[in-house]
Amino acid sequence: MGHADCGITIRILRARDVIFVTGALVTSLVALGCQESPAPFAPGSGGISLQLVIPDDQTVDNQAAGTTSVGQAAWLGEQRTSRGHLDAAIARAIGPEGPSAREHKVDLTETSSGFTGTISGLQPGSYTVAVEGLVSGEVDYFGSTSGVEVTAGKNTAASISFLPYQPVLDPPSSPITALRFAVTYSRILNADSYIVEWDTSATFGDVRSVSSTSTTAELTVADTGRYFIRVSAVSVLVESGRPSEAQFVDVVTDLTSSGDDPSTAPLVGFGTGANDSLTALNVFPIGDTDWFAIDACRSDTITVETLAGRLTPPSDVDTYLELRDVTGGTVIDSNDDAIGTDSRIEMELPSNGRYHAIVGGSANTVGRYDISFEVGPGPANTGSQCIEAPAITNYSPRRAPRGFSPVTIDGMNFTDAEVTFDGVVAPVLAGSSDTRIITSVPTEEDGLNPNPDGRLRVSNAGGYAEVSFEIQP
Ligand SMILES: [Ca+2]
Ligand SMILES: [Ca+2]
Ligand SMILES: [Ca+2]
Repeated sequence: MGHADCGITIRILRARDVIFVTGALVTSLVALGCQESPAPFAPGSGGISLQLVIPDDQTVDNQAAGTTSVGQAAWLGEQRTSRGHLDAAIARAIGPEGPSAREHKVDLTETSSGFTGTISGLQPGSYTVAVEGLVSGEVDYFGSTSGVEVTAGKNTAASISFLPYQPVLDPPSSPITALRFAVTYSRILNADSYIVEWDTSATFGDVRSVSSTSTTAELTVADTGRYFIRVSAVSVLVESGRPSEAQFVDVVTDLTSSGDDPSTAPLVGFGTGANDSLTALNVFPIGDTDWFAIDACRSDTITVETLAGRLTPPSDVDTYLELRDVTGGTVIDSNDDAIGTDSRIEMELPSNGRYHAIVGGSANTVGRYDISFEVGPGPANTGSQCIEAPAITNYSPRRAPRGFSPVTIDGMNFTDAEVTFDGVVAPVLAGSSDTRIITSVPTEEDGLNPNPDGRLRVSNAGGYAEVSFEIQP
Protein backbone atom coordinates (compact mmCIF):
# COMPACT_ATOMS: atom_id res chain seq x y z
CA MET A 1 0.00 0.00 0.00
CA GLY A 2 3.04 2.18 0.07
CA HIS A 3 2.60 3.46 3.64
CA ALA A 4 5.50 3.52 5.98
CA ASP A 5 5.11 1.53 9.16
CA CYS A 6 4.03 3.42 12.23
CA GLY A 7 1.40 3.62 14.94
CA ILE A 8 0.35 5.28 18.13
CA THR A 9 2.56 5.27 21.16
CA ILE A 10 0.70 5.92 24.32
CA ARG A 11 1.93 6.85 27.73
CA ILE A 12 -0.54 6.84 30.58
CA LEU A 13 -0.02 8.59 33.84
CA ARG A 14 -2.45 7.73 36.55
CA ALA A 15 -2.74 10.40 39.18
CA ARG A 16 -4.85 10.63 42.27
CA ASP A 17 -8.43 11.77 42.29
CA VAL A 18 -7.61 15.24 43.54
CA ILE A 19 -5.65 15.96 40.43
CA PHE A 20 -8.47 14.93 38.16
CA VAL A 21 -10.80 17.13 40.11
CA THR A 22 -8.63 20.20 39.92
CA GLY A 23 -7.36 19.55 36.45
CA ALA A 24 -3.82 20.20 37.58
CA LEU A 25 -2.75 17.06 35.78
CA VAL A 26 -5.00 14.93 33.73
CA THR A 27 -3.35 11.63 33.11
CA SER A 28 -2.08 11.70 29.63
CA LEU A 29 -1.17 9.62 26.70
CA VAL A 30 1.93 10.99 25.07
CA ALA A 31 3.35 9.98 21.79
CA LEU A 32 6.92 8.83 22.25
CA GLY A 33 7.86 8.91 18.60
CA CYS A 34 8.29 6.29 15.92
CA GLN A 35 11.84 5.58 16.80
CA GLU A 36 10.82 4.46 20.24
CA SER A 37 8.19 2.02 19.04
CA PRO A 38 9.24 -1.34 20.38
CA ALA A 39 7.90 -3.45 17.54
CA PRO A 40 8.48 -3.32 13.81
CA PHE A 41 5.46 -2.84 11.61
CA ALA A 42 4.29 -5.14 8.86
CA PRO A 43 4.20 -3.46 5.46
CA GLY A 44 1.18 -1.25 5.05
CA SER A 45 0.16 -1.35 8.68
CA GLY A 46 0.68 0.64 11.82
CA GLY A 47 0.59 -0.03 15.52
CA ILE A 48 -0.20 1.49 18.84
CA SER A 49 2.45 1.24 21.48
CA LEU A 50 1.30 1.87 25.02
CA GLN A 51 3.11 2.71 28.18
CA LEU A 52 1.04 3.08 31.32
CA VAL A 53 2.97 5.07 33.89
CA ILE A 54 1.62 5.36 37.41
CA PRO A 55 3.39 8.03 39.42
CA ASP A 56 4.17 7.22 43.00
CA ASP A 57 2.08 8.81 45.69
CA GLN A 58 4.85 11.19 46.73
CA THR A 59 5.02 12.69 43.28
CA VAL A 60 1.31 13.09 43.26
CA ASP A 61 1.38 14.70 46.66
CA ASN A 62 3.83 17.33 45.43
CA GLN A 63 1.77 18.08 42.40
CA ALA A 64 -1.37 18.33 44.41
CA ALA A 65 0.12 20.66 47.00
CA GLY A 66 -1.85 23.82 47.43
CA THR A 67 -4.91 22.39 45.75
CA THR A 68 -8.06 20.95 47.14
CA SER A 69 -7.96 17.85 49.25
CA VAL A 70 -11.06 16.40 47.67
CA GLY A 71 -10.54 12.72 47.03
CA GLN A 72 -7.24 12.50 48.83
CA ALA A 73 -8.47 9.97 51.35
CA ALA A 74 -9.25 7.50 48.61
CA TRP A 75 -5.56 6.98 47.98
CA LEU A 76 -4.19 6.99 51.48
CA GLY A 77 -3.00 3.61 52.57
CA GLU A 78 -2.81 2.17 49.10
CA GLN A 79 0.17 0.06 48.32
CA ARG A 80 2.93 2.15 46.75
CA THR A 81 3.89 0.06 43.79
CA SER A 82 4.36 0.93 40.18
CA ARG A 83 0.91 -0.36 39.38
CA GLY A 84 -0.89 1.21 42.31
CA HIS A 85 -3.72 -1.03 43.38
CA LEU A 86 -4.36 -2.28 39.84
CA ASP A 87 -3.83 -5.97 39.10
CA ALA A 88 -3.53 -5.50 35.36
CA ALA A 89 -4.23 -3.16 32.51
CA ILE A 90 -5.46 -3.65 28.98
CA ALA A 91 -5.71 -1.39 25.98
CA ARG A 92 -8.06 -1.64 23.05
CA ALA A 93 -7.99 0.10 19.71
CA ILE A 94 -11.31 0.11 17.85
CA GLY A 95 -11.24 1.11 14.19
CA PRO A 96 -10.59 2.31 11.67
CA GLU A 97 -13.95 4.04 11.84
CA GLY A 98 -16.48 2.59 9.45
CA PRO A 99 -18.73 -0.41 9.08
CA SER A 100 -15.86 -2.90 9.21
CA ALA A 101 -14.31 -1.45 12.36
CA ARG A 102 -12.85 -4.15 14.59
CA GLU A 103 -11.33 -4.24 18.00
CA HIS A 104 -7.64 -4.82 18.63
CA LYS A 105 -6.81 -5.64 22.20
CA VAL A 106 -3.58 -6.00 24.11
CA ASP A 107 -2.82 -6.97 27.67
CA LEU A 108 -0.34 -4.48 29.00
CA THR A 109 2.73 -5.80 30.74
CA GLU A 110 3.64 -4.60 34.19
CA THR A 111 6.93 -2.70 34.31
CA SER A 112 8.88 -0.91 36.99
CA SER A 113 7.07 2.29 36.09
CA GLY A 114 3.60 0.97 35.28
CA PHE A 115 2.31 -0.99 32.33
CA THR A 116 3.38 -1.16 28.71
CA GLY A 117 2.29 -2.87 25.52
CA THR A 118 1.86 -2.56 21.78
CA ILE A 119 -1.09 -2.96 19.45
CA SER A 120 0.38 -3.70 16.06
CA GLY A 121 -0.85 -4.58 12.62
CA LEU A 122 -3.26 -1.65 12.36
CA GLN A 123 -4.39 -0.20 9.08
CA PRO A 124 -3.90 3.53 8.84
CA GLY A 125 -7.07 5.36 9.90
CA SER A 126 -8.92 6.79 12.82
CA TYR A 127 -9.16 4.73 16.04
CA THR A 128 -10.86 4.87 19.37
CA VAL A 129 -8.41 3.87 22.09
CA ALA A 130 -9.61 2.62 25.46
CA VAL A 131 -7.45 1.81 28.45
CA GLU A 132 -8.73 -0.22 31.37
CA GLY A 133 -7.08 -0.76 34.74
CA LEU A 134 -8.28 -3.99 36.28
CA VAL A 135 -8.80 -5.27 39.78
CA SER A 136 -9.82 -8.93 39.98
CA GLY A 137 -10.61 -8.77 36.27
CA GLU A 138 -13.05 -5.89 36.72
CA VAL A 139 -12.57 -2.41 35.29
CA ASP A 140 -11.44 -0.19 38.15
CA TYR A 141 -9.92 2.61 36.09
CA PHE A 142 -10.98 3.57 32.63
CA GLY A 143 -10.35 6.11 29.94
CA SER A 144 -10.88 6.42 26.23
CA THR A 145 -10.42 8.80 23.37
CA SER A 146 -11.54 8.71 19.80
CA GLY A 147 -10.14 10.13 16.63
CA VAL A 148 -6.63 8.75 17.17
CA GLU A 149 -5.08 8.77 13.70
CA VAL A 150 -2.75 5.92 12.79
CA THR A 151 -0.76 7.46 9.97
CA ALA A 152 1.78 5.57 7.96
CA GLY A 153 5.28 6.48 8.94
CA LYS A 154 4.33 8.59 11.95
CA ASN A 155 3.20 8.27 15.54
CA THR A 156 0.18 10.23 16.64
CA ALA A 157 -0.07 12.00 19.96
CA ALA A 158 -3.21 11.34 21.98
CA SER A 159 -4.36 11.88 25.51
CA ILE A 160 -6.82 10.04 27.67
CA SER A 161 -8.39 10.92 30.98
CA PHE A 162 -7.71 7.73 32.89
CA LEU A 163 -10.08 7.99 35.79
CA PRO A 164 -11.49 5.84 38.57
CA TYR A 165 -14.34 3.70 37.28
CA GLN A 166 -15.52 2.16 40.54
CA PRO A 167 -18.33 4.23 42.08
CA VAL A 168 -18.68 4.76 45.81
CA LEU A 169 -22.18 3.96 47.05
CA ASP A 170 -23.31 6.26 49.84
CA PRO A 171 -24.46 4.25 52.86
CA PRO A 172 -28.24 4.29 52.70
CA SER A 173 -30.14 5.14 55.85
CA SER A 174 -31.15 1.94 57.58
CA PRO A 175 -33.48 0.66 58.84
CA ILE A 176 -36.28 2.15 56.75
CA THR A 177 -40.00 1.49 56.30
CA ALA A 178 -40.05 2.42 52.61
CA LEU A 179 -40.44 -0.31 50.03
CA ARG A 180 -39.38 2.20 47.41
CA PHE A 181 -36.29 4.25 48.20
CA ALA A 182 -33.42 6.09 46.58
CA VAL A 183 -29.71 5.43 46.78
CA THR A 184 -26.96 7.87 45.81
CA TYR A 185 -23.39 7.33 44.70
CA SER A 186 -20.36 9.14 43.39
CA ARG A 187 -20.16 10.48 39.87
CA ILE A 188 -17.91 8.60 37.44
CA LEU A 189 -16.74 11.06 34.84
CA ASN A 190 -16.05 8.45 32.17
CA ALA A 191 -19.43 6.72 32.65
CA ASP A 192 -22.56 7.22 30.56
CA SER A 193 -24.85 5.63 33.12
CA TYR A 194 -24.92 3.37 36.15
CA ILE A 195 -26.45 0.06 37.04
CA VAL A 196 -27.60 -0.46 40.62
CA GLU A 197 -28.03 -4.05 41.72
CA TRP A 198 -29.61 -5.45 44.86
CA ASP A 199 -30.09 -8.87 46.34
CA THR A 200 -31.05 -10.42 49.64
CA SER A 201 -27.70 -12.19 49.53
CA ALA A 202 -24.31 -10.52 49.91
CA THR A 203 -23.07 -12.74 47.09
CA PHE A 204 -25.44 -11.08 44.62
CA GLY A 205 -26.44 -14.43 43.19
CA ASP A 206 -29.97 -13.43 42.20
CA VAL A 207 -29.85 -9.73 41.55
CA ARG A 208 -32.51 -7.25 40.64
CA SER A 209 -31.20 -4.15 38.95
CA VAL A 210 -32.12 -0.71 37.78
CA SER A 211 -30.32 1.62 35.38
CA SER A 212 -29.85 5.31 35.97
CA THR A 213 -28.15 8.13 34.13
CA SER A 214 -27.78 10.22 37.28
CA THR A 215 -26.03 9.66 40.60
CA THR A 216 -29.27 8.58 42.23
CA ALA A 217 -31.46 5.57 41.58
CA GLU A 218 -34.78 4.35 42.94
CA LEU A 219 -35.15 0.78 44.14
CA THR A 220 -38.44 -0.99 44.74
CA VAL A 221 -38.57 -4.09 46.90
CA ALA A 222 -41.57 -6.31 47.55
CA ASP A 223 -40.85 -7.45 51.07
CA THR A 224 -39.22 -6.49 54.30
CA GLY A 225 -35.72 -7.83 54.96
CA ARG A 226 -32.08 -7.01 54.40
CA TYR A 227 -31.03 -5.94 50.92
CA PHE A 228 -27.44 -5.70 49.73
CA ILE A 229 -26.84 -2.97 47.16
CA ARG A 230 -24.00 -2.11 44.83
CA VAL A 231 -23.51 0.16 41.82
CA SER A 232 -21.36 -0.13 38.70
CA ALA A 233 -20.43 2.39 36.04
CA VAL A 234 -21.57 1.79 32.47
CA SER A 235 -20.29 3.22 29.21
CA VAL A 236 -20.30 2.28 25.56
CA LEU A 237 -16.85 0.77 25.85
CA VAL A 238 -17.24 -0.82 29.29
CA GLU A 239 -20.64 -2.37 29.86
CA SER A 240 -20.14 -2.77 33.57
CA GLY A 241 -17.18 -1.73 35.64
CA ARG A 242 -15.97 -2.92 39.00
CA PRO A 243 -18.95 -2.68 41.36
CA SER A 244 -18.82 -0.43 44.38
CA GLU A 245 -18.36 -1.85 47.81
CA ALA A 246 -21.76 -3.23 48.78
CA GLN A 247 -23.96 -1.49 51.31
CA PHE A 248 -27.09 -2.86 52.88
CA VAL A 249 -30.42 -1.55 54.00
CA ASP A 250 -32.89 -3.18 56.34
CA VAL A 251 -36.50 -2.71 55.23
CA VAL A 252 -38.72 -3.15 58.27
CA THR A 253 -42.28 -2.61 59.45
CA ASP A 254 -43.34 0.41 61.52
CA LEU A 255 -40.45 2.11 63.29
CA THR A 256 -42.96 4.31 65.08
CA SER A 257 -45.42 2.82 67.52
CA SER A 258 -48.77 1.95 65.97
CA GLY A 259 -51.51 -0.33 67.20
CA ASP A 260 -53.53 -2.98 65.46
CA ASP A 261 -56.77 -2.36 67.40
CA PRO A 262 -58.22 -0.02 70.05
CA SER A 263 -56.46 -1.80 72.89
CA THR A 264 -52.98 -1.40 71.37
CA ALA A 265 -53.40 2.01 69.72
CA PRO A 266 -50.76 4.40 71.10
CA LEU A 267 -52.14 7.65 72.50
CA VAL A 268 -50.87 10.48 70.33
CA GLY A 269 -51.99 13.08 72.87
CA PHE A 270 -54.79 15.21 74.28
CA GLY A 271 -56.03 18.24 72.38
CA THR A 272 -53.22 20.28 70.87
CA GLY A 273 -50.84 17.81 72.53
CA ALA A 274 -51.78 15.47 69.70
CA ASN A 275 -50.47 17.91 67.08
CA ASP A 276 -47.66 15.87 65.60
CA SER A 277 -46.37 14.22 62.47
CA LEU A 278 -45.42 10.59 62.81
CA THR A 279 -42.95 9.21 60.29
CA ALA A 280 -41.31 5.90 59.45
CA LEU A 281 -44.56 3.95 59.31
CA ASN A 282 -45.81 1.60 56.67
CA VAL A 283 -48.78 -0.44 55.65
CA PHE A 284 -47.24 -3.89 55.46
CA PRO A 285 -48.03 -6.65 54.87
CA ILE A 286 -51.19 -6.49 52.78
CA GLY A 287 -54.17 -5.91 55.04
CA ASP A 288 -52.17 -4.18 57.78
CA THR A 289 -54.07 -1.45 59.62
CA ASP A 290 -52.47 1.01 62.03
CA TRP A 291 -54.42 2.48 64.93
CA PHE A 292 -53.74 5.73 66.78
CA ALA A 293 -55.68 7.19 69.70
CA ILE A 294 -56.41 10.89 70.23
CA ASP A 295 -58.16 12.42 73.23
CA ALA A 296 -60.13 15.56 72.46
CA CYS A 297 -63.20 17.54 73.42
CA ARG A 298 -66.60 18.23 71.96
CA SER A 299 -66.38 20.97 69.30
CA ASP A 300 -62.63 20.53 68.88
CA THR A 301 -61.70 20.33 65.22
CA ILE A 302 -59.48 17.44 64.24
CA THR A 303 -57.45 17.10 61.06
CA VAL A 304 -55.75 13.81 60.22
CA GLU A 305 -53.76 13.46 57.01
CA THR A 306 -51.60 10.77 55.47
CA LEU A 307 -48.53 11.44 53.36
CA ALA A 308 -47.57 8.61 51.03
CA GLY A 309 -48.04 9.34 47.33
CA ARG A 310 -46.47 12.74 47.95
CA LEU A 311 -43.32 11.33 49.54
CA THR A 312 -40.01 11.40 47.66
CA PRO A 313 -39.78 8.90 46.13
CA PRO A 314 -43.53 8.35 46.19
CA SER A 315 -44.81 5.44 48.22
CA ASP A 316 -46.91 2.84 46.47
CA VAL A 317 -49.44 2.62 49.29
CA ASP A 318 -52.82 4.15 48.43
CA THR A 319 -53.90 5.04 51.97
CA TYR A 320 -57.40 5.23 53.37
CA LEU A 321 -58.27 6.80 56.67
CA GLU A 322 -61.03 6.30 59.23
CA LEU A 323 -61.94 8.17 62.38
CA ARG A 324 -63.70 5.92 64.87
CA ASP A 325 -65.18 6.34 68.32
CA VAL A 326 -63.77 5.29 71.66
CA THR A 327 -64.78 1.67 71.18
CA GLY A 328 -63.26 1.49 67.72
CA GLY A 329 -66.49 0.02 66.47
CA THR A 330 -68.24 3.07 65.03
CA VAL A 331 -66.87 4.90 62.03
CA ILE A 332 -67.41 8.64 62.51
CA ASP A 333 -65.76 9.76 59.28
CA SER A 334 -63.63 8.23 56.55
CA ASN A 335 -61.64 9.26 53.49
CA ASP A 336 -59.71 7.49 50.76
CA ASP A 337 -58.37 10.04 48.31
CA ALA A 338 -58.12 13.69 49.35
CA ILE A 339 -54.79 14.82 47.88
CA GLY A 340 -53.97 12.43 45.07
CA THR A 341 -54.30 9.03 46.70
CA ASP A 342 -53.38 10.45 50.12
CA SER A 343 -56.17 10.74 52.69
CA ARG A 344 -57.46 13.53 54.88
CA ILE A 345 -60.21 13.86 57.48
CA GLU A 346 -61.18 17.22 58.96
CA MET A 347 -64.19 17.50 61.23
CA GLU A 348 -65.64 18.97 64.40
CA LEU A 349 -65.85 16.35 67.11
CA PRO A 350 -69.29 15.47 68.48
CA SER A 351 -68.32 14.73 72.09
CA ASN A 352 -65.58 14.65 74.67
CA GLY A 353 -63.43 11.57 74.75
CA ARG A 354 -61.16 9.24 72.88
CA TYR A 355 -61.09 8.82 69.13
CA HIS A 356 -59.22 6.38 66.94
CA ALA A 357 -57.57 7.15 63.61
CA ILE A 358 -57.01 4.09 61.44
CA VAL A 359 -54.75 3.88 58.37
CA GLY A 360 -54.87 1.09 55.81
CA GLY A 361 -54.03 0.48 52.16
CA SER A 362 -56.71 0.60 49.48
CA ALA A 363 -56.70 -2.14 46.85
CA ASN A 364 -54.16 -4.22 48.77
CA THR A 365 -51.43 -1.62 48.33
CA VAL A 366 -48.53 -1.50 50.76
CA GLY A 367 -45.74 0.94 51.49
CA ARG A 368 -44.40 3.70 53.66
CA TYR A 369 -46.51 6.58 54.91
CA ASP A 370 -46.34 9.45 57.36
CA ILE A 371 -49.36 10.71 59.27
CA SER A 372 -50.11 14.09 60.84
CA PHE A 373 -52.61 15.05 63.52
CA GLU A 374 -53.86 18.53 64.32
CA VAL A 375 -56.43 19.40 66.95
CA GLY A 376 -57.95 22.88 67.11
CA PRO A 377 -59.36 23.37 70.61
CA GLY A 378 -63.02 24.32 70.86
CA PRO A 379 -64.85 26.00 73.75
CA ALA A 380 -65.03 22.79 75.78
CA ASN A 381 -61.26 22.38 75.74
CA THR A 382 -59.57 24.13 78.67
CA GLY A 383 -56.14 23.20 77.36
CA SER A 384 -55.68 20.48 79.94
CA GLN A 385 -59.10 18.82 79.99
CA CYS A 386 -62.58 18.91 78.55
CA ILE A 387 -65.42 20.75 80.18
CA GLU A 388 -67.84 17.96 81.06
CA ALA A 389 -71.42 18.22 79.89
CA PRO A 390 -74.04 18.89 82.60
CA ALA A 391 -76.00 15.99 84.05
CA ILE A 392 -79.43 16.32 85.72
CA THR A 393 -80.22 13.94 88.58
CA ASN A 394 -83.39 15.58 89.88
CA TYR A 395 -85.54 18.67 89.39
CA SER A 396 -88.59 20.15 91.07
CA PRO A 397 -91.29 20.97 90.31
CA ARG A 398 -91.79 19.15 86.98
CA ARG A 399 -94.75 21.29 85.91
CA ALA A 400 -95.47 24.94 86.76
CA PRO A 401 -97.07 28.05 85.26
CA ARG A 402 -95.21 30.81 83.43
CA GLY A 403 -93.16 33.00 85.72
CA PHE A 404 -93.06 30.37 88.49
CA SER A 405 -90.07 30.45 90.84
CA PRO A 406 -88.12 28.69 92.16
CA VAL A 407 -87.48 25.68 89.92
CA THR A 408 -84.62 23.68 91.51
CA ILE A 409 -82.40 21.47 89.30
CA ASP A 410 -79.88 19.12 90.91
CA GLY A 411 -77.01 17.46 89.06
CA MET A 412 -73.39 18.17 88.18
CA ASN A 413 -71.12 20.20 85.89
CA PHE A 414 -73.37 23.25 86.23
CA THR A 415 -70.50 25.79 86.30
CA ASP A 416 -71.06 28.41 83.59
CA ALA A 417 -74.17 26.53 82.49
CA GLU A 418 -77.16 28.05 80.75
CA VAL A 419 -80.77 27.06 81.48
CA THR A 420 -83.49 27.20 78.82
CA PHE A 421 -87.18 26.35 78.76
CA ASP A 422 -88.21 25.65 75.18
CA GLY A 423 -85.08 27.41 74.03
CA VAL A 424 -85.78 30.60 76.00
CA VAL A 425 -83.00 31.52 78.42
CA ALA A 426 -84.02 31.54 82.06
CA PRO A 427 -82.11 33.26 84.89
CA VAL A 428 -79.66 31.44 87.17
CA LEU A 429 -80.69 32.73 90.59
CA ALA A 430 -78.87 33.20 93.88
CA GLY A 431 -78.10 29.96 95.72
CA SER A 432 -77.03 28.13 92.54
CA SER A 433 -73.82 26.07 92.56
CA ASP A 434 -71.91 23.54 90.45
CA THR A 435 -74.45 20.90 91.51
CA ARG A 436 -77.65 22.95 91.84
CA ILE A 437 -79.37 25.55 89.70
CA ILE A 438 -82.24 27.65 90.96
CA THR A 439 -84.22 29.34 88.20
CA SER A 440 -87.67 30.58 87.18
CA VAL A 441 -90.03 29.68 84.33
CA PRO A 442 -89.91 32.29 81.54
CA THR A 443 -93.00 34.17 80.38
CA GLU A 444 -94.26 35.10 76.91
CA GLU A 445 -92.71 38.49 77.56
CA ASP A 446 -89.38 36.64 77.78
CA GLY A 447 -90.14 35.23 74.32
CA LEU A 448 -91.71 31.96 75.33
CA ASN A 449 -93.82 30.27 72.65
CA PRO A 450 -97.54 30.35 73.49
CA ASN A 451 -97.56 26.58 72.98
CA PRO A 452 -94.32 25.46 74.62
CA ASP A 453 -92.94 22.01 73.71
CA GLY A 454 -91.84 21.10 77.22
CA ARG A 455 -88.04 21.00 77.10
CA LEU A 456 -85.87 22.03 80.03
CA ARG A 457 -82.21 22.07 79.09
CA VAL A 458 -79.01 22.81 81.00
CA SER A 459 -76.05 23.32 78.67
CA ASN A 460 -72.40 24.34 78.76
CA ALA A 461 -69.47 24.19 76.36
CA GLY A 462 -69.17 20.46 76.93
CA GLY A 463 -72.75 19.59 76.01
CA TYR A 464 -76.18 19.57 77.60
CA ALA A 465 -78.71 17.61 79.63
CA GLU A 466 -82.41 17.80 78.87
CA VAL A 467 -85.56 16.81 80.73
CA SER A 468 -89.28 17.41 80.13
CA PHE A 469 -91.05 20.28 81.87
CA GLU A 470 -94.70 21.08 81.39
CA ILE A 471 -95.48 24.80 81.41
CA GLN A 472 -99.06 25.27 82.52
CA PRO A 473 -101.32 27.88 80.96
CA1 LIG B 1 -48.10 -0.65 60.00
CA1 LIG C 1 -50.65 -2.38 62.17
CA1 LIG D 1 -56.29 6.73 48.99
